[in-house]
Amino acid sequence: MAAALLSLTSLSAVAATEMPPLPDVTGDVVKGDGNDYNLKFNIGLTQSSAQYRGLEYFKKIVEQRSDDHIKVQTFHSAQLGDDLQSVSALQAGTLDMTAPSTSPMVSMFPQFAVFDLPFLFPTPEIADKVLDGDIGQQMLKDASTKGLVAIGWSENGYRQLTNSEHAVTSPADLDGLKVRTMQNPIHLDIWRTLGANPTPMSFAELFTALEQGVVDGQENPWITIESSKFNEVQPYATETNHVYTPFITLVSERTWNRLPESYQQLLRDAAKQMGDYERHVSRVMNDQIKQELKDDGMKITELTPEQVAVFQQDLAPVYDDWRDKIGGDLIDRIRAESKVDSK
Ligand code: KDG
Repeated sequence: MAAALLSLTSLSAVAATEMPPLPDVTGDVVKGDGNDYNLKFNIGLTQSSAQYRGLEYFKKIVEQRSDDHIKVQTFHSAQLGDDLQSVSALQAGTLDMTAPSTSPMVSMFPQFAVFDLPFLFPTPEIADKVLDGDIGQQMLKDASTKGLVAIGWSENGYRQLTNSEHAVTSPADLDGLKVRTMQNPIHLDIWRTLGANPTPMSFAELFTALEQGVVDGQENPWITIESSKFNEVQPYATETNHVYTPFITLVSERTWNRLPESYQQLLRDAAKQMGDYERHVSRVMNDQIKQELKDDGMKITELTPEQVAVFQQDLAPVYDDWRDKIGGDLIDRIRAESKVDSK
């Protein structure tokens, strides 16, 4: 028990100390309508996540620039519900803000499925260009409906496979492996196509399902693997970088309509700054945490470019399956960004 406690505190202590410091708040105090507002902001990841660090910065900006007329109450680890429960709570007006992954929301916003296509974003910089560019900004406008107001993007990140059974260096090693996926049809298609046995499940249930062997494996970014302590129940990992997942920052339309325009703009500015900072934290921490997981005994397989190419080839049919449903034009526009960058 003492050893387990020691490893727990040392893990989170290490992660916490290495987190880039919260930047200072820039920009003047924003004049409101004299009323005070309390915003509840809930996320699914833990306090040790880059996402929660971003949330702390959002809180600092909004409270300081509203001269404390807006208070932001932050909740983590799905305290007020998982991604889909939080989105429903925003629509019902019982929660003010959340930042889910786009993947579980594909049934509500089909165009988000483009983010679930494998190997679509060769670099995080290209993901930034797409999300901060016309495509991403139009998606925020399109997602500002159904009781929601979408005001920004941040980073969940590149996903890595972990499992409890054996090292995975090729799709053949996935034969029959029970892999948990997000509640998303493309992720199910990806792992089925690779020969695994995928199961959709809420993130909030994942650790217990891994611990009890309900599933053999899962896939998430290194920082989530560590901050959610999956490495304690998953000895093997493979650096697949198979999908880049963004988070989308959402406000309840009911909350939004109560705010004066000056405070609406303040939330938009703060969401942009939170997203930029959170991406920075996620990228600074990524390699460091992979090393910490190795040091802690995780057996991490780094695939050669040839081995990655085998996964890419085997997953080409996923593009054929989903091109028409997602829209070939959107996929081609995003791919074009990669080409522009590679010139
Ligand atoms: O709220 C947490 C989820 O947004 C996020 O972690 C989703 O990557 C995810 C997963 O695997 O469910």
